[in-house]
Amino acid sequence: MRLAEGQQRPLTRRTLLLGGLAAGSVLPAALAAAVKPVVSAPPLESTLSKSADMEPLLWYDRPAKAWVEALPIGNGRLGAMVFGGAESERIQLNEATLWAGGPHDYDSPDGLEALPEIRRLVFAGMYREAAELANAKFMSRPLGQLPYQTLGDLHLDFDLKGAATDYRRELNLDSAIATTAFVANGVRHKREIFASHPDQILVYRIGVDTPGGLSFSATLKSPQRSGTSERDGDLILQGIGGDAEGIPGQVKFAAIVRARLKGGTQRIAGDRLIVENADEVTILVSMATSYLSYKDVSGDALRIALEHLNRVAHKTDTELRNGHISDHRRLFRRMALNLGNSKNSVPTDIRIREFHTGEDPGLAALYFQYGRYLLIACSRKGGKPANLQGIWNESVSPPWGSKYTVNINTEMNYWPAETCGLSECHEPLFDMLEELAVTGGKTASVEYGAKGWVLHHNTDGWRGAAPIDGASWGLWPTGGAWLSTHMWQHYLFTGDKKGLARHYKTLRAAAEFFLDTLQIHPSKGWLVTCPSASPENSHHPGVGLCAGPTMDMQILRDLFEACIKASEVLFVDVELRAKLKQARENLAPMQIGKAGQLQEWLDDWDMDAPEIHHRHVSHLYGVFPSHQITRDNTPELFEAAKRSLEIRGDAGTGWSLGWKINLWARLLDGDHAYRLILHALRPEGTLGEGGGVYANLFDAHPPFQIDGNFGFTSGVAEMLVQSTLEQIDLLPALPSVWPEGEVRGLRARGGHVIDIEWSGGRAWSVTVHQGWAEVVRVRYGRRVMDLHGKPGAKHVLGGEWLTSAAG
Ligand code: FUC
Repeated sequence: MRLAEGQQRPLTRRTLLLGGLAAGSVLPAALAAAVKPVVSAPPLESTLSKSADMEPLLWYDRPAKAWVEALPIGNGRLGAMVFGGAESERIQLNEATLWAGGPHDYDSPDGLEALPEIRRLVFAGMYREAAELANAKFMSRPLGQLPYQTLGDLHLDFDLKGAATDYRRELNLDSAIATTAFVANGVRHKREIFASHPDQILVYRIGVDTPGGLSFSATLKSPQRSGTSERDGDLILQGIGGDAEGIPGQVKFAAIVRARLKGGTQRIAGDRLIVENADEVTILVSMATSYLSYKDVSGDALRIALEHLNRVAHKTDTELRNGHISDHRRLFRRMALNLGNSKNSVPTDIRIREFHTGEDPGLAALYFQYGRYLLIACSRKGGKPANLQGIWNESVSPPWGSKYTVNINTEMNYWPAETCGLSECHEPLFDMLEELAVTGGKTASVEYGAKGWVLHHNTDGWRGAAPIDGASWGLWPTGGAWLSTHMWQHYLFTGDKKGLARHYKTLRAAAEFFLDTLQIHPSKGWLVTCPSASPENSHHPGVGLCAGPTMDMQILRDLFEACIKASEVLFVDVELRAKLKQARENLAPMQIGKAGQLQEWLDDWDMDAPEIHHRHVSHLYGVFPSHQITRDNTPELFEAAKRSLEIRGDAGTGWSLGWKINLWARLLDGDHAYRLILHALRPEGTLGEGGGVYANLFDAHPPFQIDGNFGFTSGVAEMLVQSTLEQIDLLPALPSVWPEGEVRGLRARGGHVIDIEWSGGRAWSVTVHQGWAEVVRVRYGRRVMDLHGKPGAKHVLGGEWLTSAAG
């Protein structure tokens, strides 16, 4: 079955393009000669297919057996995993605020007193003793944070009167609808489910082509303390989140199932909703919790869930569906990517197995778009940010608590947000940072006696900010600093000064913490963080604590710079600016070690460290996401960073591979980036070294962790366009396996929107839709051109300039 709806608008090829610049833009005289308007048409050898085969969809010829085969839908707050069972269907349910435990203050009251001695021990090289003291006095109480949990499942048992044939289930990324279709006993069944953002409910439409041919029963089940009841024909599940780490569960939740029938009858018997002989049924699922904020769980879950349901009572199925589709497409259709051949006629699980043959570049484009789809589905304005599993989690005790690990994972979740046209999906992260500035402000004052706020390597629904798990992992103070740089990046893409003014308080307070806590290194004289660690890596066996790891210095350079520039944009804080500039200059510099590598620590320990292939590549933050190391500005550090990445190797967990794609792209080596793509886009478990994807294209750490999905999407974007506010680089790391393609809608800093078409490995048409920044400097190959115009101007580059630039 092929759905008529939800097809992606085919990519249209402009038949004739004017080279050079669009009307309204002015070129510097010196460059004008180089961009004579010439006619540019698709090269004759171009075979780029633009058929309906490019539809962005995942499909399978069997129901999901495992959770990582089920298909995810979500509206930012509600998530569901659809198994697509014909006779027995399972739809696993999540609500973004269902955290175990309740509001909690994690700070250690003994931390501050121990801090000077911990610092002394680190500076004296007595790292083990420092860690012992930190573990005894400085760590979070309790030592762990609390997990994000599942709400439960909706189960449906259908009376099919025969086995299912002609089976197909799919997830259309363009309509955000999951469909299951098959034939049983001569009756054609079709089921569609979506999570509506505008209407805040799940809508599950079940149809048959034979009047009266639909009979089933539905139940709501949960592994939580819970019970079901009936009210006015609705099936209701109510429960309470789990206890964890000795903190009693306090988040109450409610799920309501309401059926709308065409024909047939419905009734509730015990804990079952029973439908008999219907022509068509729409099941509305509403879910809510009592979580109002990290410090308030006094909401009335059932009332909120009922309100969402009652609000849609007057809407027809078609209205619900259309509202959902147009809301989703407004975001999803901002970008399109075509990398050539797409084996859409083959089930997605098989495509994954065969991707390494190189005959299906369309799967990479699909996987790229899947990252965008997932971000739209799990991170919407006004809601909560994407956690380690986005919003999808079937467990009450998930891996790493399905929390927010912020020494790479949460940041990676948001790497594609700006470049891939989903800027507003970034906003839940900023809301969380504003809350963390409060809880982390307390941690800063209680544990460090400092101003500002601090977040270590993890947080949870209760916005814990103290260091957790153990000093080697947790006692790393720059998580909040890193995340805060996202607020500045958001401004660079959007030019939104009002937003910047709102975020500035949080950004500034993040920097102030370090002005108060940076230490002068006793022998080296630089300003350094202490105690800290280079995320999760040991410099000596079992020893991670240290002073001034390279990543911290890079993050603080960016944070201080962001704060300085933001204060200039907003005309505030002249004195603070001067202090930040001075501190920035005195931070420990990046250093090149004896193997020609970029040193991960202040001392040249890298080559003797226990795990030289460690999955974290923290010191390469300077290459990506930062721009501190570039070929043009810091050629020696650029070579050293490359050397470090070569030493680390190509293996890694899901997110580690994702980071390395971005890194090789920034190191301008598209073919090496593609090697990492081959590692990332293969069935989980096949190489025995981590990474890979599951049948539903969820990325595998393993187990499933969503950061790798987002890291991949960001990485492909970086291969096609890189930008600073000063310059946009076109196709900086195009791999030779993608000689032809087209991308529309990539975003660059300055708010510019970029479309590129290429063939034979060379761009033949580029359109720059000018954003908020007044001058756009574009580089392609050997040439650079400044485009001047007003916001909204369209600059079409083609023909001679692109040809001569590619050389
Ligand atoms: C950090 C990583 C792990 C994993 C976890 C959630 O601890 O080192 O690989 O991603 O976060």
